[in-house]
Amino acid sequence: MNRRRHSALALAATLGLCLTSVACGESADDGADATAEDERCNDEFNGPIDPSALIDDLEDGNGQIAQVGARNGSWWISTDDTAGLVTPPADMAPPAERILGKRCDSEFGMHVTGADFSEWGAVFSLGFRYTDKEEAIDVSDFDGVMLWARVGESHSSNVRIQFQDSTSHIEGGKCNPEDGNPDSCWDGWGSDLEPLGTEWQLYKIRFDTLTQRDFGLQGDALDLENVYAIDFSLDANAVFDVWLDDLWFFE
Ligand SMILES: [Ca+2]
Ligand SMILES: [Ca+2]
Repeated sequence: MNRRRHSALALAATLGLCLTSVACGESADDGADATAEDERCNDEFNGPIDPSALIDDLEDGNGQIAQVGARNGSWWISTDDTAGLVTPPADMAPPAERILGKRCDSEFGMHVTGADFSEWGAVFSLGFRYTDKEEAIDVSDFDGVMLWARVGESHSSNVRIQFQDSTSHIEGGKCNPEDGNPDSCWDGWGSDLEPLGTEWQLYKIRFDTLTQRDFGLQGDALDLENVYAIDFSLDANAVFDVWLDDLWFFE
């Protein structure tokens, strides 16, 4: 699963990312703030009503996503294999990390830090299904994905969320596994997470607004019936310190 990724082109514009600009920290220190926090921490913002929409809440602390329906995959970190450092280490399922002070009712999230990769950077991925190889799932019942994220103060990278489908994923059988060709793999459908900040924010990403970066095989639209993975792409020559939490599909 050491998937080689290519990110030679500048990151795409921020089309398609709707941001609900609410923060959910642990800083409430008076009654008014506490009331505001209660509102931000309500069920609507922190998890799906439909249990089949849960992708992962990380609360079991391990690197496997929530086992829902056909979904049995795991989190994974890949890098360009240059001399950078990443924590947790690449090429294994990373454990979740305890959130000091919690985020609403959430006690665990995914936390990746690193720096100094010099070719294309690193990618933090969530594979939906695995048998003896990576498999696709059908997400056509849903309109998109919601998640919480924040970054650390030293963070200097873009974070592109992208979806790998039958066009861009090597197991789709259409794209060229070799980098640098007009039909190369891994040109997933995505958008930058923006704006990023050190407070937790809720991001709502609609499938019908995502674009490819135009370095590999191009499709007409994200193939909703064959989606393999969600990637969070991190830039080369940058410092990254990213938290992710509570990912779910929405209709
Ligand atoms: Ca959590
Ligand atoms: Ca888990």
